[in-house]
Order: sequence, then C-alpha cells, then structure tokens
Amino acid sequence: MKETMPNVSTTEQPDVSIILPTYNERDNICDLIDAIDAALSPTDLSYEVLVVDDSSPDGTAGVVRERYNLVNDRSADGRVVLHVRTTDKGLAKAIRFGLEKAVGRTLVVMDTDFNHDPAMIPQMVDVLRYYDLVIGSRFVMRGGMEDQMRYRFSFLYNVFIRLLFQTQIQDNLSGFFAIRRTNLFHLQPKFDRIFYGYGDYFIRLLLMAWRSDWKILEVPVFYILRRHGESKTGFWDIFRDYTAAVIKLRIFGI
Ligand SMILES: Nc1nc2c(ncn2[C@@H]2O[C@H](COP(=O)(O)OP(=O)(O)O)[C@@H](O)[C@H]2O)c(=O)[nH]1
Ligand SMILES: [Mg+2]
Repeated sequence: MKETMPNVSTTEQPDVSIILPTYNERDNICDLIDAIDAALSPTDLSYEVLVVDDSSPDGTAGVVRERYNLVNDRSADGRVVLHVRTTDKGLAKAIRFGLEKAVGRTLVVMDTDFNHDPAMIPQMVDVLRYYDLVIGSRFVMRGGMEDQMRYRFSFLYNVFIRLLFQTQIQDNLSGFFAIRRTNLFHLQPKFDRIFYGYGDYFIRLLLMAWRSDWKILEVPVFYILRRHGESKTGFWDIFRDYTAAVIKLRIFGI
C-alpha cells in the first residue's frame, strides 16, 4: 500500500518530528533520544521522536519499548513512537517511511550513532524560518569530522558531485537535515525517484531541491565518532554504490 503524508489536526501537531532510522543501535538509541530531549526541553519546541527500525537483530526495538514504557509502540506522552519495519528494508526506504509517518511542522532526519549532534537541532529548526532546507554540513566553516580519513575522502567526493551537477552544495552526503512539512508535500510525487538505496538518496534529494530553486542553508556540524556498535557502510561498497548512483543520475537525470 502506498504511504501518504498523514493529515494532522494542528492542535496535536508537534513543532518538530525527529526521524531516527536504526539498524543494530541498541547501545546508542536511548542515549540519543535522551540527548534529543536534553537539547529540546530548554526550548519551547514540542517534539516527537520516530524510531524507524528495520527489525534489528540486536533487539533495538525491545530496548526502546522497555525504556520508554511504550504501549502499542507509543510512549504515554507521545514523544517516542516506534515503527518496526519487516519488508522493503534499507536506509532510504526507512527514512521515507519516517517522513511519511511524522506529524510535526518541521521534520529532522539524523543518524542514530551520535555522528550527528542533537544539540544542533534547535538551531537548524530556527533558521528554517528563512530557508526551505537546512543541512548539517561538514564542509562549511567550523564543520568537520573526527575521522580524518573519511573526512578527506568525503570532501573530494563532494567536489566530484559539485562538478558533475554544477551545484554549490558543499555536503551532499551528510544525511542530517531539517525541512518544513509543507515543502516535503511538494516533493512527495517524486519520492519514488529519490528514496531508494542507501545514503545516495540524499544526493538525489538535494539535486531535486537545488533544481527547484529552493533556498538551502548549510550549517556547520562536526561529526564525532560513532559511540557504540559498527558502521553499516563498508568503504569500497559505498564508493561503488554511490558512484553508480551518481553516474546514473548524470546520464538519465532525476
Ligand atoms: N532503518 C534502517 N536504518 C539503517 C539501515 N542501515 C543503516 N541504518 C541507520 O542509518 C544510520 C547511518 O548508518 P551508519 O552505519 O552509521 O553509516 P555511516 O554513518 O555512514 O557509518 C544509523 O543510524 C544506522 O542505524 C537500514 O537498513 N535500515
Ligand atoms: Mg554513522
């Protein structure tokens, strides 16, 4: 069945929905949700966190259920919502699923392993008043990455993407972004062409936004190392997959 953006009555609509795709993140997920709460509680932003788990074998869903006393996979205050997917798995599809289930006025997508700093969320949501899309970027002033080897390689890969598509976006691979719900509605007919594969969905999303003349802002973020668990991205596998995706995009368009 095709997912559509849910209709929400504005009274129950939180200001922000944070979408957290998870695969084997049992040791990170609750710390991250707590860190999000710590970042947002001092602000006047109401929020919901959507954990989109692709049936992680390490029991990620179970620890979330237990820690936040979920009933029907929802916490009593509605701040934590869990979705366990069993079909059509994969990062991009999980993010699409989360975006389509979220009900907040602003939607934020981030990694669940602390690569992305939850303390940035209020700032990203705030500046979204003036922009259509806000990206957490490693390649603008004061941005960066603890893993220097990946940082340098990502930098070069981003130069390649910029040259190929003639855009001015510095970080096409970050996957940390905030978008207004109303903007996402405009993109929804194109979701099938964006959300497949792994992090390459982000290249397609940004290219679509760029070519639609969206106002895009990159705010500096510094990626720290993953806190627990292992990365799902093997270097050469991802290099091969992203390059295939980029070449396909260049030849056939979006
Ligand atoms: N739902 C879902 N999440 C995934 C999948 N693969 C990776 N993730 C999540 O996507 C985020 C990025 O993955 P990660 O392994 O950290 O990639 P890296 O940051 O490139 O090393 C993490 O929060 C993962 O748990 C997947 O197949 N399904
Ligand atoms: Mg990561």
